[in-house]
Amino acid sequence: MEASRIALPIGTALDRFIKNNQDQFQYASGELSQLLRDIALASKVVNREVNKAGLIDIMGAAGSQNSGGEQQQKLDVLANIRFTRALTKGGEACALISEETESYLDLANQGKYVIAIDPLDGSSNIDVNVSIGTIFSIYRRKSAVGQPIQEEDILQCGSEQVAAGYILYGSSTMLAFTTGHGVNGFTYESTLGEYVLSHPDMTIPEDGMIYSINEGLTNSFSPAIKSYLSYCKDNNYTARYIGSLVADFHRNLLKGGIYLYPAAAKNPGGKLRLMYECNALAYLAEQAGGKATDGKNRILDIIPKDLHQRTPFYVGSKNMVEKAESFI
Ligand code: FDP
Repeated sequence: MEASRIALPIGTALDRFIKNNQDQFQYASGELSQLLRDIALASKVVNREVNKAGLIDIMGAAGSQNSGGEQQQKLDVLANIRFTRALTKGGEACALISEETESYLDLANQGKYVIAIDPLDGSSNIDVNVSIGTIFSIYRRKSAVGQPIQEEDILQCGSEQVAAGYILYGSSTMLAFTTGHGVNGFTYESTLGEYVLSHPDMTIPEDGMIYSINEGLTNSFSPAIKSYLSYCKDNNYTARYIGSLVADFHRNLLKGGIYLYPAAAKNPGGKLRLMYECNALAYLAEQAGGKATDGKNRILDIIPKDLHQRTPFYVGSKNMVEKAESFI
């Protein structure tokens, strides 16, 4: 009986993991842990909606535009509502920065944490049933609690994150996060409604053979990037590009590789957003032993001047990122 499938242990559920590892949560007052639980809960609802996207009338464009003037998809809007609701209810978060809203949201409460979130990243993949993700960064507020939110609370640099993570809605749904003590990955067991620890202490191989880039933009890349792409081909690298940042990042984290989105004629400052895309993934990459730069500078050291600031992004296996940098 002990050996039968029904008697097998489930593994460590997210709640148990958080309880067992309280020492890895800075300022251990339980608020940061609660924020992670809130994010996990909202992601389960989003996961449910993502999974039935083809079944009901939630696919396609919502008719409105986000902060970058891109058309919002219905699921983007829904995910933003879900995460905003989950993060505002408990009172731990005092401000929210989201890809989906022009300005930050001052929650005017006693909360100590500022959250930057891309509720549903990879929007061009939403209505074609390809992996998409959620990316989040958590910061400690700097100004006194109870006062209106200040610029110093919002425009913090990535090295000040106290936690960050992503949810990948893929062939299975995964949550990976760091609180500055390595990266742990949890797979969603939908019949139990639980995230279960499946990838403890994730590390990215120092080297890899995968390069992920939108090569369709090659004509508008700098000569340095063009030479680097020739180098990749000369060295028999494999190209893998989903066009969903979380999915591309996750694959490279597991297998070793580099994701790059350089400046291009269309996006001279890069395309990806520093505050709610790159910072979180840079923190995770470093915690897993990898590297993240804008081609020259460490992403986590960039001081943001604007909520929706863009940056070139090179992230992944340490040696591969360094090689790419040597061309720039
Ligand atoms: P999307 O425009 O579909 O939302 O940050 C947004 C993002 O996707 C990333 O997820 C993805 O890696 C990248 O942009 C794709 O950009 P390109 O379509 O220019 O390749």
